[in-house]
Amino acid sequence: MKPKTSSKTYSLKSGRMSAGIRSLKASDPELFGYISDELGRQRSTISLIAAENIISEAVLEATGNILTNKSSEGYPGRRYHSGTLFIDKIESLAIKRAKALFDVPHANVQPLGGSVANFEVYLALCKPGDTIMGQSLIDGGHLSHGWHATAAAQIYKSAQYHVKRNGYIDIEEARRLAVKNRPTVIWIGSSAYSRKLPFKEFSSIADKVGAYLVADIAHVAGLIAGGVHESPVEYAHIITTTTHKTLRGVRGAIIMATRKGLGKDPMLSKKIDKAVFPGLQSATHNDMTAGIAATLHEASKPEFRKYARQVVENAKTLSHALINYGINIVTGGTDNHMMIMDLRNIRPGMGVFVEEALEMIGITTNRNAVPGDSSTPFYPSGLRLGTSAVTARGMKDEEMRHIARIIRDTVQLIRKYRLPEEPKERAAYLSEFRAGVIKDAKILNLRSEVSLIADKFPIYQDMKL
Ligand code: DSN
Repeated sequence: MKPKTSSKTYSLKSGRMSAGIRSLKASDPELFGYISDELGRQRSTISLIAAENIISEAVLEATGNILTNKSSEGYPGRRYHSGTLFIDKIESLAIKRAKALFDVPHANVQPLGGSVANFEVYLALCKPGDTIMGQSLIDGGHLSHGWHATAAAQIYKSAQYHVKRNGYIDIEEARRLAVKNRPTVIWIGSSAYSRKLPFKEFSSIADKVGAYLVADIAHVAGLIAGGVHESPVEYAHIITTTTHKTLRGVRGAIIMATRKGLGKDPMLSKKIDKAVFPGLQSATHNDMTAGIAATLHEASKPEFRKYARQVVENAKTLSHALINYGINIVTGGTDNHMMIMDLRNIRPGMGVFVEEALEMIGITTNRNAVPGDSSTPFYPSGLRLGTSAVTARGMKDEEMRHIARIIRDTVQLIRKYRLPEEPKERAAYLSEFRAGVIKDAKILNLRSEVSLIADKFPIYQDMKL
């Protein structure tokens, strides 16, 4: 097949209803209705969820198509099913683009998600009973980095490092824990951390104890690709990432071996590939692979660098505006796309009230623990915000300041609510809270303001569902 190139790089403006969706409308109106409703929700609300983005029409087209018909276990050129000529080309293209974008000698684009990719790293590097070390979930780390409730923590011993009172990663604690526990794998990378990741410092810790340093760049991959966040490629042995956060692509994941990694262990690429297939997965999800290829193509364009710069600028503007309204932000600001509001100055456990009130007015966010939180992970005292999706819609400083004012007004409206001490009373109290707040005329006014902003930045404008 002759490759075609297109001048169109990123568009949210000209979506259309695909043949597949037209058939679905006729054959399964109930399911079609839910998809249609979800499009309506995405159009009319504003996502400040740091893990979300709005993908282009091109990436949408690369995903969710006839590629899903094909079975293809194994790797390009070494498959366990016939008929994979084009699937091999697609996977090889995705691999080539990942290697070029992140400057690594090896990439595996088959992992079905970020947590799966990270588990595959353990399979590649650890024996049961080995020690793994990562940033604690309540300090902004990710579940898959050794949190006690996960499968990995049942199989491996887990040591967790934390952030200091000022919200920055406690590098000295990580060093002490590494020397004491001699982990096989050390993670650097977070889900709720707004500052530059200390790749260099963690590389010296890992090298000192002979551990593999794995950088999980799921949140900041797009910022690295766009040149506004330092790359861990010099420091880590392995890099994992999802492809749907700041990278602005389809949901999927990639595991990469760096030159440093291959220097430590020349078998690293093989170990990774064997851990993915046949270790944990079998047949590939080929439409997802095509979506990853399309995502990486867009992320290599000069326009993507502008996007990444604007994501960070928007996050800085939003956090400064919130701070000026008296809202505390963990670490006092941000270097990346996200920030964590610390609501303890109102009272602990406020995250759920603010999250729910903002959802009522059409802004989606997620409640989050803050460093030293005395409340529980389900009812934490903070709220995580991110600017990847609003930036993809074209919003800039003016909208960030407007959104900050709307958040301030919403927080003011619900300050009187208090999470009951008694866990059994919480569900009923929250029901009363919802019933009370939804009727407040000020909430309705804020909802209208949010709708006006969302309407000004339309998505998939001509898509008719
Ligand atoms: N890693 C989780 C998050 O940051 O929200 C899920 O993608």
